Amino acid sequence: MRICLVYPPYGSGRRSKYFPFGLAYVAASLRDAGHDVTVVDMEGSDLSVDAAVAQVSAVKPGMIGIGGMVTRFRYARELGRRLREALPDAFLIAGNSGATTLPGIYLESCRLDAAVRGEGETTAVELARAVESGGEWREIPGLAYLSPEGRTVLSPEREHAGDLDALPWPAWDLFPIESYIHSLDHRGKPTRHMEVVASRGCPFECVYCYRIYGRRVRRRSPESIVAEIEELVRRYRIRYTGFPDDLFTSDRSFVLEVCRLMRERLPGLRWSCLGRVNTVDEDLLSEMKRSGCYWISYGIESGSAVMLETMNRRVTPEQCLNALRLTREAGMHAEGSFMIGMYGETRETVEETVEFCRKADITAPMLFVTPYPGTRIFDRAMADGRIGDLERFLESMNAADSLLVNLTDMTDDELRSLRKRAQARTGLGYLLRRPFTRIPALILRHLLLMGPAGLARDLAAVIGSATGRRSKGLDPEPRVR
Ligand code: B12
Ligand code: SF4
Repeated sequence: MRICLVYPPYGSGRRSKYFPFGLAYVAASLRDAGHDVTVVDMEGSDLSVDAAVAQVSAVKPGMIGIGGMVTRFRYARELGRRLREALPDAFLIAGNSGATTLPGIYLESCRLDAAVRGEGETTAVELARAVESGGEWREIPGLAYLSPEGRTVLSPEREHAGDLDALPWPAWDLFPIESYIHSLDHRGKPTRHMEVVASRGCPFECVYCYRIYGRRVRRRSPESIVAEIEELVRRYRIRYTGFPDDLFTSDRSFVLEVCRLMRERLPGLRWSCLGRVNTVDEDLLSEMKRSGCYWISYGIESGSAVMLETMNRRVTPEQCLNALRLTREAGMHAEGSFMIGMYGETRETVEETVEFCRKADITAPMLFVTPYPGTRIFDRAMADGRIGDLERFLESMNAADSLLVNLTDMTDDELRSLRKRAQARTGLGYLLRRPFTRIPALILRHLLLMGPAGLARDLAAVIGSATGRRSKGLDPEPRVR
């Protein structure tokens, strides 16, 4: 069957430049199952909705799948409606975090036949087989659909994929891959970059986090991971890779084996990963460094012990400081992410975060806490009426650089100005602690990453924040891609 997968953007003119692994895994599985798969990538190819609908229509697909996380809802909805009109006979589905956590809204708003909940590879393949043969599909696990009365019906739960090595590698070739591979490394130098998903799942339960992959951590074998990176080097000449996994560093022997294979088979290749602060130590970090790791981003989130407790992070500010220090001492760049506006946040707790950044000598985007669907704070914010109209809330989703829902006891204006000043103070403090190296590096990086207009915008934001005037904050996604 001809199947067309569509990747919606998350805002006009805004690009995450991050390869959509979920859709690429689903595409690869469908292709392996014998289907003729096309991808229309609105973000990677910079397509308008009109252009995307025209491209999908030209394929004349029997099935269409819309991807993208919940932050892309606006475009998913527009696409779904337009595709339903243009291709009324095509079977229309959507997957990823929105379709998983709020299937009813997706089914109705995007005019879907079915929403795919959770991991999509096997569900999409089974569904395509049933649709192609005209068979019954409603009992396939991992789906949601509307009953004739308009009620959302869930089919049985889909089990998580047991053996990740058995999944085909992402179908990079179906995407405009060059637009994802061209990137800048952390120092602003142009490079060729593509990441690899090494594991799925996380046993922790941070209250702001949505975990599509369940509590059990499933890892690919180090051999399969390194073989995939070798293939990326061979096919696309990448020089830089990384692991977006939630808990890459949590299993010591696994990380050490990946490092050993990287050293032996991919000398000179640099890589980065996300880390959890209580899972690293000196020896592990030094092995990571030896095998080419030069950048680790930790989810720190707050410098306040009370806030970390509220978030159920199960780490302390001291552990965070220690991980950042050890990472730097091992010769790598350490970065952290922070959020402001959790239930119980006050001026004092924000001040503790600013102080933490000073002690850690770190600057990082401070995003607003946003209750994403599927998280505990989403349930709580729904229950206490802070979210209101759900569809409007989804429409307004962004990269958490503007305040969507205020979970604190402060007024919106207070919270916004608190965040603006905290961001400006940590940013300026960081630059001024080593002005002669850090300011030129920042200017160069922004120039390369966003061009002169982007540089001017961000400089204005920094100056605006420092002087108390308007500020849109720094780029919400400063991870260099
Ligand atoms: C890398 C990453 C990013 C990258 C970009 C991701 C992208 N392509 O846009 C960056 C750093 C830019 C980013 C930004 C943000 N991210 Co992010 N990110 C991730 C991360 C770590 C990995 C995503 C990934 O590649 N997973 C691997 C693939 C294989 O899994 P998957 O995408 O879920 O796909 C599977 C299923 O969803 C399904 N599926 C997916 N698409 C489709 C399509 C069809 C048709 C079908 C049938 C099935 C299907 O099948 C796939 C295979 O099983 C996840 C955490 C995680 N572990 O997933 C968070 C995560 C997705 N991000 C999240 C958030 C909140 C954000 C931000 C809003 C953060 C912020 N505060 O600014 C921004 C949003 C910006 C934006 N562009 O929209 C949340 C989403 C929460 C939610 N309820 O949606 C997550 C889950 C983190 C978390 N644990 O809370 N992110
Ligand atoms: S924030 Fe990280 S550690 Fe916490 S539940 Fe999510 S993936 Fe796990």
